[in-house]
Amino acid sequence: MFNRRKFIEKAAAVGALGLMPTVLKSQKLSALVSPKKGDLPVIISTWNHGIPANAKALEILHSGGSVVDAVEQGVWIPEADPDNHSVGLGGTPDRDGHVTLDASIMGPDGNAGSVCFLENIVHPISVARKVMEDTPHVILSGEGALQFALQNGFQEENLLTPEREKAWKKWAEESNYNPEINWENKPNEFHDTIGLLAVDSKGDIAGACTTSGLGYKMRGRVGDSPIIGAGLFVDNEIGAATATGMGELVLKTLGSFLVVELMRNGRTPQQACEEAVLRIVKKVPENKIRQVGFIAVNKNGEVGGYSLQPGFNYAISQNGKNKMVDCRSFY
Ligand code: SD4
Repeated sequence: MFNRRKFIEKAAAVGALGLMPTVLKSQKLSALVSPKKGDLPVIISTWNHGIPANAKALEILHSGGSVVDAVEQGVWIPEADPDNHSVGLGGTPDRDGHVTLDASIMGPDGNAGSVCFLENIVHPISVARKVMEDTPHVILSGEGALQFALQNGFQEENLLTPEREKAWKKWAEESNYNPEINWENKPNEFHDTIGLLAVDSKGDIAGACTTSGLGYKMRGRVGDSPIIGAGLFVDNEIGAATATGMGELVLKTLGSFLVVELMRNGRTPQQACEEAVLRIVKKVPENKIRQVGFIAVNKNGEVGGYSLQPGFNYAISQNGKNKMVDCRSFY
């Protein structure tokens, strides 16, 4: 059984040595990252909406699409789903009633693109991909991101569904902003950010992360999801990680980059996710009352996930099986 005290002691001991675990002293990095046949491709993604997203991503890989096509089109599914209240169309608005979107994407070549505070576009992930592939920049925000999207043929659409508008008006009667743990996963609220990571059969890695962010956030608030290294990070030599939950905690610890760097230093994806959560526990006082979850994959196709609070789950598609995994948590 998982023993929290032992885990903290172990992590503290590793911390005392810096980030270099003893495993690296005797192992060459190449031995840690060479793909094993049979476990690839692998796709993992956050929350229950990960199952249909993974299925789409897998279909893209099987039909000869690239790993970047796979992660982009996988997350199209929750982005276009009006019943999903935390991604794209039908997302919960900010406290002024505007649905504002954050998304990021990274490919195996190390390239990255993102958009933040983007309104009225159903597929922000595809705008992020355009930023990555067709501009010299990494992040476009707000009006500039919208202008760029429209110039590239994206159509404007009202993302605030009547149902979300009604819920927002009800919320606005009291305007009590206090994000609850896993609130997006309540039956009527529906899930959370989707972060989706894929390793194709050649061992090439990509990731995508897309969200309408925290419901009833301040206008202009940007979370972790579009910040490369916070909500998403991919290093094709090592692996990838993505985050969900209260973005402020992930931003303060640059969580996804941390997970990938820990894997670079010899941790398994599971150990790396646990240590990144532990970093939040140590450094961010609100850790007791907020949720954060990380998932990660390495070039071998090994996966891991860990969260602050119980209730986080992720979808894994590997070796012909698609299943949900209930994540272990610190608390
Ligand atoms: C954010 N991490 O904007 C995202 C959204 C999320 O619980 O996962 N909300 O902070």
